[in-house]
Amino acid sequence: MFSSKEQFKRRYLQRLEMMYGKRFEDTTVMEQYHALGQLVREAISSRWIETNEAYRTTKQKQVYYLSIEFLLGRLLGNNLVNLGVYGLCEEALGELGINLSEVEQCEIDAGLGNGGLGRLAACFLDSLASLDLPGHGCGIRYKHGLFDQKIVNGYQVELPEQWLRHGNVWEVKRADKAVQVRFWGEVETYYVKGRLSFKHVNAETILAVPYDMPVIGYETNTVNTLRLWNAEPAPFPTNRDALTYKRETEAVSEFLYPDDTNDEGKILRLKQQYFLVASSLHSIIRSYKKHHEDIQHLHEYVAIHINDTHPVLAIPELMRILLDEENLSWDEAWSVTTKTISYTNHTTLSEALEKWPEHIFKPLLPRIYMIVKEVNERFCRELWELYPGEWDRIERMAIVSHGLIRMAHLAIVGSHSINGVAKIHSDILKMREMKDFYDVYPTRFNNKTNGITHRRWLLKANPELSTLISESIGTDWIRSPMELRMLEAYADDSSFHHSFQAVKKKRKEILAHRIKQQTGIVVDLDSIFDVQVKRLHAYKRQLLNVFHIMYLYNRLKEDSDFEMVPRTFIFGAKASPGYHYAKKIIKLINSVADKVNSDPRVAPYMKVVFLENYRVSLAEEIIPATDLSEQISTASKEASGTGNMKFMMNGALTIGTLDGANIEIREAVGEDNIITFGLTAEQVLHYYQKGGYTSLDYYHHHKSIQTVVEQLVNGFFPNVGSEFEMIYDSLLEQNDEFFVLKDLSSYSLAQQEVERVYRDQRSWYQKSIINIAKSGYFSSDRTIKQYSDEIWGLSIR
Ligand code: 26Q
Repeated sequence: MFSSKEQFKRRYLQRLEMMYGKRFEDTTVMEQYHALGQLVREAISSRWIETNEAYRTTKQKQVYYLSIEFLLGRLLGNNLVNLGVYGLCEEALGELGINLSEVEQCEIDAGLGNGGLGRLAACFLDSLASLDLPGHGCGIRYKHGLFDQKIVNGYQVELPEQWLRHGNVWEVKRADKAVQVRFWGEVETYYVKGRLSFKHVNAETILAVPYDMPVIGYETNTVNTLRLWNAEPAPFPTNRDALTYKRETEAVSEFLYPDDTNDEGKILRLKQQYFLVASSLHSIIRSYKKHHEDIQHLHEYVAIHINDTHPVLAIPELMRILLDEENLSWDEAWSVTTKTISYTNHTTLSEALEKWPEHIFKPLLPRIYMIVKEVNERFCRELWELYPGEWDRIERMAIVSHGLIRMAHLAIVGSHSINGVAKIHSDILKMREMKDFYDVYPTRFNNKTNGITHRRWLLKANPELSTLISESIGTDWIRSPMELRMLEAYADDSSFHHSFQAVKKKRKEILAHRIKQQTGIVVDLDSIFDVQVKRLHAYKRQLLNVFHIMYLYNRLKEDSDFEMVPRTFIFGAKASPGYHYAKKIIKLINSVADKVNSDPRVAPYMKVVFLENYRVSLAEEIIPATDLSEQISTASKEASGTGNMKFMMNGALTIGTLDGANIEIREAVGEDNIITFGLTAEQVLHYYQKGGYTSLDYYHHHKSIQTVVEQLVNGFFPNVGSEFEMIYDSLLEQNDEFFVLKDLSSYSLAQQEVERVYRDQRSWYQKSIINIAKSGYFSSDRTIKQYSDEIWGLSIR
């Protein structure tokens, strides 16, 4: 890479001056960033070529991870860390008077995802490359990532995100590998040598142009590829008006859709999905055929994984290629397809399962539609054999029904593996949501508990803690995160406690600085940094957190003797633009913040902070500074959660429900080292099935609950009018679907337990350290090894 600081400095200065035609003293930080990025990309290009050559010549099985989202965040710092040259560059640049961390901050996050699902895809790419596994990402090069959020007068305002504003040093356009994708038109059938054949005619063709980004493994020579497709007009004549055609074409990769499951199917989103799938499969098959003879062996050399149902059209698209272009029989094509494709489900919310109306689907994708119908008919016929006469069951399970195509059903029927993302989630899929399918295909269902890359979320995000860990147990944990368990020996070590406390303090200072700069609020470094950062959703229950804050505020106001351990409540959350309820909660958090932060009575005890535009790079600042991690979803609703793992790895304690991966975190750390509360998933599901919960009872029987609920509508918040009526109604008129009132007392008791532990700093640090020590299991390296061994069948090159 760079053999010495001196060599690096020489090359860097030369590059910088050549690129911009001025003396380096005169360059801007942005220019310094671009020069460094280019140098790094060039420096790894030979490894990139060699990795690809090795994959070709050894013919190892490759996995392609198809995802509509890749939430990468910033890449420069991470790439330097993975190349093992971060320290060298930092020092060398320092000697030139350049601050590397400032340079890093010039980079705009690649925010090509909404939240958990997209970030998971990014963590997986890092683990694949770091484990030397032949795995590649396939996605869309959105011109605009997830919207930028501004808070104006307490309300969320969305602005178009512009990550490509200054160009993207990490991408290489591969114009020679562009692919044509066809929409609309009709299908003609005809016979060739007695075989029924199909031709897609009068289609509108657009061009998919790949932009490749290198995925650099940690201290290894492997450089894998993330291929992002850009939609462009095809350079040949169409009968369309040129301007309209250009505009409509480019629209396909223009925007990432915000996660809005209430939104009725938008045709452009379906176009995006097929665009991703058709271009990715074309390039996968093209590369397979270059080096292999027989398409019937595809699944021995290629695994295709679909990240939720968004890329599920990979199933009918692969069928189309095998049938129409490779001339396989239906049965041959189906066998290859199901053996090639595997599927991860990320939600149990049945209303969130994707369904597309046939009347939208059929005209846009006429040949794919025919194939889906045929898959459905054959599947229903099989069901009829298995369950003769059971019309209800067959109707429930059908892929196409009531004018809707159910994408999850297509995914299950067309793949050989279906996994959930935490034990409880996989169990709920098997026993409830997808029970009918589990009965038919019991061996297809499995669990792969999520993980996060400890390289970004500990090594890179928290260098202070990483150094402390390495000084204590050596550096093996970086390659083998399970080695973090050796920290358990330090759980009672007072000198380690001391150092850990200093690290936390340092990180709290950094965050406090950011808070001051962005909001003007000054926070108490000795207070508990109590953090809930994640997408805003009713089921994630930011409202429960807010009600607890209001409850504490009321107590402080009512009782002049009441004391509490000082807390800084920190929130970060984007709401989908059309999700009105979620937006009300944002306004509520900001109203509570105004009230609390301007009241001298409560000032010694609490501050409330809403940090706008929560995203990967902000998470990297917040998580290392956190004392208490809020993971308080209604049990059964959060498939896994991954923020919970990031906080744990950075030594925060979790207050959480028995939901998603919280349950496995509790198993790992032991019940003394996590604070849990609330209904269990079983109880929640029982209430949904059998009834028996009346939110009004809680309202009537608990004075303090009644007070906070009334404060939504009784003028307690100045100048908000009837702003919070919707929240009020959701609790009392719609019977509190997410059990906020039901769980509030138990949550409040759990928070008292948090205080009790925090007052005994020894005990707090002991628990923190055990959390870090047990976090190795939640590295995405473990997750990816399981996918690789149990689903994809990859071997290390
Ligand atoms: C749907 C329709 C229209 C437009 C967008 C969408 C859409 C987009 C994104 C629906 C869902 C998503 C993302 C879902 C997601 O992030 N799920 C989370 O996945 C994590 C990784 O497995 C889990 O840890 C979380 O529990 C789960 O909520």
